Amino acid sequence: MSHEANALTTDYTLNSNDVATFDAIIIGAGFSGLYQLHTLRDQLNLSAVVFDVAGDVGGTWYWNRYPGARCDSESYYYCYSFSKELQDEWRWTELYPQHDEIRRYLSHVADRFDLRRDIRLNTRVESAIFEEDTDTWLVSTNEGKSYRARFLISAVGVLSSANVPNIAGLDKFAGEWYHTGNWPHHPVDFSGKSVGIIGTGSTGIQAAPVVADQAKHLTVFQRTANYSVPARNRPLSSDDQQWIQDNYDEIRLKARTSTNGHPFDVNQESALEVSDEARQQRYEDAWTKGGLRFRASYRDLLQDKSANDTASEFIREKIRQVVKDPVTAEKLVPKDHPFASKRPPIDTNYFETFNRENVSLIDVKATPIVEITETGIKTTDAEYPLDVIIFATGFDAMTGSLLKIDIRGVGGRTLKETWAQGPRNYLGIQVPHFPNLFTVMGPGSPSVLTNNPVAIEQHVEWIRNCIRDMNDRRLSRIEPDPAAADEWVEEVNRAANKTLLPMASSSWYLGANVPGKPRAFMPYAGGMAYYANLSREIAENDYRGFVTR
Ligand code: NA7
Repeated sequence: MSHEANALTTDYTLNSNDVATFDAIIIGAGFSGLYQLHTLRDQLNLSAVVFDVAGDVGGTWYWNRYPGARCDSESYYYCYSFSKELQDEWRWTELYPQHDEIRRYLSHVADRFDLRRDIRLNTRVESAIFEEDTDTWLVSTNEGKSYRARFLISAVGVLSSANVPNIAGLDKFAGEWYHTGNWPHHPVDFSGKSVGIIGTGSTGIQAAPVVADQAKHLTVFQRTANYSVPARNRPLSSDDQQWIQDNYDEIRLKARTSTNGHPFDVNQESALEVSDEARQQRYEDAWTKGGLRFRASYRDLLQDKSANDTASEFIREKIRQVVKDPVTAEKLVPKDHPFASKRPPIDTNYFETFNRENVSLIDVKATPIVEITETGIKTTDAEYPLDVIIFATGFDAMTGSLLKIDIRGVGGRTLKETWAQGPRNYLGIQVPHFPNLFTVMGPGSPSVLTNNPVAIEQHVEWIRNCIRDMNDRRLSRIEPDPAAADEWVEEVNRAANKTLLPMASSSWYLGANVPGKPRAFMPYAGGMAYYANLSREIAENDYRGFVTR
């Protein structure tokens, strides 16, 4: 920390009487916001409030309740590790938790730590303006109220701003339509209906088999064929529960010290240094076991294109074996990007779904969607009558929700303008000229490349420690040195370029899925454990690269 000046900050007073004042304002009541509130209020004894536009806690999981919605990380480590008591008392019922079970868990956390009394639901933060005379943020909500705080913490989530593509005619569609990331709370009945799903990312791949089970007919509109590995979801037995409890310390340690927050052992061999038979057998075993750990089959799957080709080709062959109609199978076989260069989905009977009589696949790269009519979707080739359209078209990821808020830093500059060419920040956690603003899971941090709770806990605890250190040192202001931020952006690009991730040119990691969004590789691919150590070392070295006063 370079000390430009020392100021007494903990007992500052405010002139205005009608602005409620807190030490910290947190935006978002999901995994990040709930834990951040607990750390600041219950560990540092600060005053903090959480705002969330949703009607309950849950963050991303409040909104994502589409058919088939479940987490792709395994339940027993897609959860907090900070409280042993919480860990001991909670039992997950399935290997991959369904959306409602995750909501129940977060609701339990909110109750257990008595968080609700400091959470304002149904409240949208509309603007946040940094005022230099007091080094505080003035935050305004849709209720027309203003609040002031020294610290502003964005816990808005990385996949929380639904992306509905701008397809002509949607306003004329007479049927029902939904975006998966904004799913209604009432049950949606597909029985007897013709349903169309646009999108074959993780979401479309989860939803399609469930919708096909109920609908009269399902048409999947696919722009990019995707790799997917079977999840092999199952209920957790009492033996599983025992194993989890007996091994929790090791599971947590492994998750924290791994590349992406999953407690997997990555096979340290190269895919290219083993025999064809051994490689085939390893992929078969991983396929049978299922889940994202398929990626851990060899150490170089994400670094070396030739190594990756072996895994990509294995999955392509699996698709051809599963899907009976060879024409449909070939459409489903991904050819334009390496396996896992886009976020790899895992599924339950996705490819099998295309063997059903009531399911058809339309390749909208070959025959693009032209418009939505009153009665369905029209491509360059045909018109498909539909009662329901499901947009599984993803998110304005990583920056979308943050940039919807009018955030103004020093000199009135907006975050939107500041990031017009792509996000620039330091460690993904602070932006130059936006003092005392912290972004949990911000672009430039490992975030979406990880099992999220691991990345969230690391960020939340780093922010807590930083605020504690500032209070101890009686500092009022922290922000990155612009040079440190520039260097970090270079490091983010360097780390990405050491992997195959940039090869998926339409990936949301690059912002490529949202028209007009600047192309910049957003998550930090240098590895969770490396990033956590670096962040700790920077803090211990007087917050190297940050400027304080
Ligand atoms: P994704 O992964 O962004 O997938 C969105 C899908 O929607 C993808 O197949 C897109 O095709 C497709 N898409 C987007 N816009 C259109 C239009 N206009 N026309 C046709 N198809 C379109 O979002 P998900 O919700 O599936 O997953 C997001 C993350 O949530 C996931 O990675 C996990 O981390 C959890 P494209 O590939 O761009 O050609």
